Amino acid sequence: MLRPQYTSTRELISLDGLWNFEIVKAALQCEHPWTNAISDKVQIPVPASYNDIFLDPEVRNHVGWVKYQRRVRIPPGWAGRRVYVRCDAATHRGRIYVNQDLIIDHEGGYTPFDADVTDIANAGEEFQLTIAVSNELSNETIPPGKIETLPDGRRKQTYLHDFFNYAGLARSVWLYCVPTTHISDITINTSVDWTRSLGRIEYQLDVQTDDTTADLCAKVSVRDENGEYVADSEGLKNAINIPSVQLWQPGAAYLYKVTIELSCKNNSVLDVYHVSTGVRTVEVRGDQFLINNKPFYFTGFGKHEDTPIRGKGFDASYMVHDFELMSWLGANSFRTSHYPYAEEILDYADRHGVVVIDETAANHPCVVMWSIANEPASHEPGAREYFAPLVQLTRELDERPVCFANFGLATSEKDRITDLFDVLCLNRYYGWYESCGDLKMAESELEKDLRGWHEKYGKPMIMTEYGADTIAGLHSATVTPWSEEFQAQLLALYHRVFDRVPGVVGEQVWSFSDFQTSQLVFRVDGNKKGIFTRDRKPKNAAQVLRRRWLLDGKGNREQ
Ligand code: BDP
Repeated sequence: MLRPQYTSTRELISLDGLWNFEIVKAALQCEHPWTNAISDKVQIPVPASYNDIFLDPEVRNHVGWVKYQRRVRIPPGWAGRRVYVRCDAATHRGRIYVNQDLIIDHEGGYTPFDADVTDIANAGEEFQLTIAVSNELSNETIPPGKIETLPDGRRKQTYLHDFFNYAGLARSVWLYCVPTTHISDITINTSVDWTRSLGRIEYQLDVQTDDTTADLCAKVSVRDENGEYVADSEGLKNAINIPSVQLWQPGAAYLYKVTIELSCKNNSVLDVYHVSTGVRTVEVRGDQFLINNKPFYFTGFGKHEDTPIRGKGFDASYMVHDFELMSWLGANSFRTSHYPYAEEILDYADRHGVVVIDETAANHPCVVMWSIANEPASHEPGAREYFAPLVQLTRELDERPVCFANFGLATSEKDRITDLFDVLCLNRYYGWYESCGDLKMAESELEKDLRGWHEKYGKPMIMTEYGADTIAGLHSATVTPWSEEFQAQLLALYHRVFDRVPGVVGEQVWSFSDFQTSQLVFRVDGNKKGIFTRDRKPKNAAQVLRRRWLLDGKGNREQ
């Protein structure tokens, strides 16, 4: 599934802005819910989570469906093309209706979906677009949750994950058109022939056409960052060699522009699509993680998509500012905990050479490894039977290394699945959830734990979560949990251990910034483990990281 694009054969219109909004009080009936237009008395911005926009707790804590609605006109010039409405995300389930018709029902709150409206709405005409969104979690959703009905009839949703269940249209909505015969998917794999400094881009195109007799061919050309021609190739599946290749490097991204032209054998161009891609290699060798054949040390964060007011709504200002803050600290990477992020964020990481441990499928050079789970019960019976086929499927789909984030109870003695993976990712809270405030104990427990893993597996290890809740502005000259000094001391302790134990190839602090969670007695307006506050002001610990990552160069020089 390709993202919409403006090219010589494709057009798109953003449907972002204010939409009419309604909370659905009754259970939603698909058959005939949209006979009425929704009043414009209540309007809501797209993209944004709806929860924190209004002051009404019934909106914030609503469980069930909401409706977004606006009118849309298809440009007259789009006649004869296929027309789609694309929703970049509807958390956690989305239904697109055109006038009264349900066109598509999509589950999964952080992945995009398209509704083909070609045969329902005519070019030049207007239609009523409604997107219904449900935030209900169950044992079958990711993440899971459960709903109970309280004695007074209210529905209440509870869940165990530690981030607020923000919902709504958190990413952009588009109207776009493509030619009837068009490129429907593109797979790109890159590799390097080191002896000849040759980059190689292998590609495969999928095509959708109504004309089964069409004799189709493709021309694929590659340009460098200056727009200069580099190489080209023909065919729906082929490979292109790039002499004297400029590699995509952490901290020094280099992107080639691949242009795909689909045509008929009589040479008329039917469709054009562009992909920016980088050439780089990723490999796990012994206890090292190699990018472009050189050992790489991850520095950075586990992050959330989370900002004040917008919740999980994509915001380009916050995105650029967050990358700016990471670079200020010398961070070279982050993990997209705990769901697929907006594509714009991966594009930005591609462009700026920031390395990503990604929790979903996406074809980006910045993604160097797939994380397929966060803190599963990998020590329980059945874990191996559950994960072995998932790891196998991941490997069939892509050749990048695979990991999962292990949690403390699944110790190196009890865990049942780690041998299936390439890299050990560990989330640890010594000094916080365990031995809280006792930094001496924390240091020895952490070291014992890491050495245990290293001796047993000898694989590269990344600490994908470590940290402590910290109230910005709370200071203490003694060792006091929740103070800014404590967070700084705790991070320094972890760093001493990382530097002593062999096989540690990375550190990602939990978390980049404070974030909202459901209201629990141990959460003071959310999780406070951020190195930055929720409005992105640094706590003291930022200086510990800046000194280590930026000034001492941990992770940003060859290790
Ligand atoms: C880890 C989870 C993360 C939490 C963190 C914490 O992976 O989502 O936010 O703990 O408690 O277990 O801060």
